[in-house]
Amino acid sequence: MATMEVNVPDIGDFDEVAVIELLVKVGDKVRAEQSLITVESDKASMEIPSSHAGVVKDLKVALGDKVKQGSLILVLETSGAPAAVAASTSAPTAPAAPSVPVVASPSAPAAAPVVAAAPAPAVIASPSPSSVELPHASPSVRKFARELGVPLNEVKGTGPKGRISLEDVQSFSKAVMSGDIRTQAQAQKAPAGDGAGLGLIPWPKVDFAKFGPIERKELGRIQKISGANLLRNAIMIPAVTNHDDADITELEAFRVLTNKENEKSGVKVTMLAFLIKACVAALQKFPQFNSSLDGDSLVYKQYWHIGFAADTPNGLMVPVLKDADKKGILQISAEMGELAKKAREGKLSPAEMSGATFTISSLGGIGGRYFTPIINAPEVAILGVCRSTMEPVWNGQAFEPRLMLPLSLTWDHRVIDGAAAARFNAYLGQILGDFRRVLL
Ligand code: CAO
Repeated sequence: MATMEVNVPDIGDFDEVAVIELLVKVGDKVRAEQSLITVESDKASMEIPSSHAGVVKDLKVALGDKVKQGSLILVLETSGAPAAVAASTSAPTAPAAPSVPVVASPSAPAAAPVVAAAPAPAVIASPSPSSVELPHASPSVRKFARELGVPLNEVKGTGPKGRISLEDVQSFSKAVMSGDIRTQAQAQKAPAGDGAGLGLIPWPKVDFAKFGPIERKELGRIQKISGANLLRNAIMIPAVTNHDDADITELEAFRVLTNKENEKSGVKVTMLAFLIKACVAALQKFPQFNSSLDGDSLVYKQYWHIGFAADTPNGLMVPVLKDADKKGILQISAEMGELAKKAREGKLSPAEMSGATFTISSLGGIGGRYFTPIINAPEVAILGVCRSTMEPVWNGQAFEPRLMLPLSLTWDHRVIDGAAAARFNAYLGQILGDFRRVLL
C-alpha cells in the first residue's frame, strides 16, 4: 500500500474558488476520474476529479474552503505502482491523470455542460451500484439540484442509462412540494404521523439508559390506534375547555334512593347515567353540540348516541350508548355496565364503538378536579367529569354544604363559541340540579 496526494489541477482562469460540495469521505473507494469535490467561482461550478484510484485516507479540504491550482484535496491510499505515486506526489501541482474539470455555466442550468478540451469527462459516465457513486447527472443539473436543495441521489433519472435531467429534478421538486413524495431527510426528521407537515423540529432523541436502568415495552394495539386518533384530534381541532360546577346534592340523594329501591335488580346507578340523560337534554337544546363538520357544512344529527370513555387494561376505549334519548336511567345503567364489561374484556364490536354524537369522559370514580378532555372527532364537543365534593356554597344568607360536581366541557371553536359553551354548561348544571327542568 502506498499513499499519494491529490491536488487541484489547472482550473483555467480562476484564481481561488470555494469548495461547495464534498463528494467523497474518508474511507470511500474512488476510481480514477471520479469527482471528489465541487468548486464554484462567481462564474461557474466544476467538479474536480481524482487523478488516481484508491481509498480516501485523509480529506484535506472542508466546505467553504478556498482552493486554487495545486491545493491539496486529499490523500489516497493506493495499490498502484510506487513509481507512479512518487511521480505524482513529487509533482503536486501537476496531476498525472487527465483531470480536466467539467465547467457548467450557472446562468443556464439547462444547457449542456461545457467540456474544456477534456480527454476524459469528469462526470461519471455510467453509474454503478457502489455506495460512493455520484448520481448520474451533468454538473449543471447537479448545481441546479443543489440550489433547490434537491437530494439528487433520490431523483430517478429518465435519461439514457438513468441519467438525471433538469426536468427530472423539477418533477421531483414539484412532487415534494405537492406532498406526493417525501425526501429521506424529511422522513428521518419526521416519521409518518409525527407532524411532518407541520414543520416541527424533530422529536428529542435521548439515550435514557445513560441516566439509569430502563425497560422498553411496545405500546399495545389499542394504545397505538387511540394515540394516533388523539394526536390528530388534539392538533386539528381548535379546542377550548370551559370549566363549571353543578350542584348535585338532591340528585345524589335520589341516586342513592334509586339504588336502594333497585337493590335486587343487580343494576347499579352511578352519576354517569344521569349525566348521559342530562347531556341529551342539553344537546337537544343546543343542537350544534350534537353536530359534525363536513367541509363547509354542519351535519346536525337527529339521534343522540353518547360515547363514554372506559378505562380498560388494554387502554382507553369508548363504547357508545345508542339512542340515549329513548332510554330511562335504569336501562342506561344496565347497558353501560354491559358495555364497560365488554370493553374491559376486549370484546367490544366495532358497531358498539361507533356512531357517537357526543362523548363523556368521567373520572368521577377515581378523583381529580378538572381536566381538558380531547374531542373525539368528528364530534364537536366532549364533557369531562371529575369527582363530586361537598363544598360550602353561599345561598344568599349563609354558606350551605352542597355536593358540587366539576364539569369540563371541551368544544370545537369552528362550530361553537364561548357564549354557547357557557350556556350549555349552565343549562347542564340546571338539569343536574333539578331534573324536572327536562320537562319544561
Ligand atoms: N363523583 C363522586 N363519585 C363518583 C363519581 C363522581 N362524579 N362518579 C362515579 N363515582 C363513584 C360511583 O358512584 C362509584 O361509587 P361506589 O363504588 O361507592 O358505588 C365509584 O365512583 C366507581 O364508579 P365507576 O367508575 O365504577 O362507575 P361510573 O359509572 O362512574 O364509570 C366507567 C364507569 C366505565 C366510565 C368507569 O369505570 C371508567 O372507566 N372511568 C374512567 C374513564 C376514563 O378513563 N376517562 C379518561 C379518558 S381520557 O384518558
